Amino acid sequence: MKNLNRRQMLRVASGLGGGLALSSLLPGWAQSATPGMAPTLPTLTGPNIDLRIGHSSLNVDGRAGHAVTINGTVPGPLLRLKEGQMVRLSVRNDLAEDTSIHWHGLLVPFQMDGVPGVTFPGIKPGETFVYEFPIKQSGTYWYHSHSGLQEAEGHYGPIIIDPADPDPVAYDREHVIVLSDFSFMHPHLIFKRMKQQGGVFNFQKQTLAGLLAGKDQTLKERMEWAKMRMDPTDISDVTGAALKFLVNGHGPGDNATGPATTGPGCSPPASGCACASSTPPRKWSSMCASQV
Ligand SMILES: [Cu+2]
Repeated sequence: MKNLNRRQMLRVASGLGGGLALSSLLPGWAQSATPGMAPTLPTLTGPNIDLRIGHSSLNVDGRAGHAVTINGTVPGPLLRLKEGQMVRLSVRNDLAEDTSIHWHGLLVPFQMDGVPGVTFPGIKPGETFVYEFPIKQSGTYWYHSHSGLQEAEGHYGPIIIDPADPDPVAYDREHVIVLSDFSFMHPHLIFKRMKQQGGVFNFQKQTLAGLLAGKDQTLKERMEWAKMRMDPTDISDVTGAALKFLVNGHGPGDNATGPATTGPGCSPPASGCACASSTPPRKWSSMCASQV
């Protein structure tokens, strides 16, 4: 390739579809797992679906972290299937460790359930496992790794199965929204910290000084919690102190936008529901507030 200066390079990249084209020049481990401000999730459909499990860099709120991804994105692609079809899902493992996919909630033959050590041996590095099963149901599901702590690193995605008969539920528009979390701390380190001290991500704990000052709980109540070896503020083991909470892979600071281009409320936005074409695009949180 002849020498291109940066400006020419950017022009070529924008001609080919902007950041996507540019990032496709990068090796897999260096590509971003953030699908930009795309209006919807990457979607795969049909009887044959290819999935690759690999390493990617995930950008959340302007900070880069490491992710284990399906086809390079967090969440993985939306699998859009149809009740009554057969599906063949070829899953290639580009990691240096075993992986797997469990199809959460799907009625599949046990050999296709994707739980290593229980229903199949797992997918070794460099290998491809072909899952094949009939789709016997419809609805909203998800899929995720059942190996190590890969799910916490981004290895999950949504499944929508359209019913064979006309959809019994009427709607004007559809949004597929995956709520998840992500940590810049490796999940193995999170796990280790919690084994060392159960409440390590738990703050605003009660103190001896607080007790002596007559604040917070009484001594009797404290003794009861102490018997359980728990803090009253221990709502969950890993908290926002270690996690970013994501909407379709975007953090709270990413100004994620969603599609709302069709349907009666959109043109003009008579019902207070924003269109994706509105300028600037609005946050999900401010869209269709009266309808969601
Ligand atoms: Cu599951």
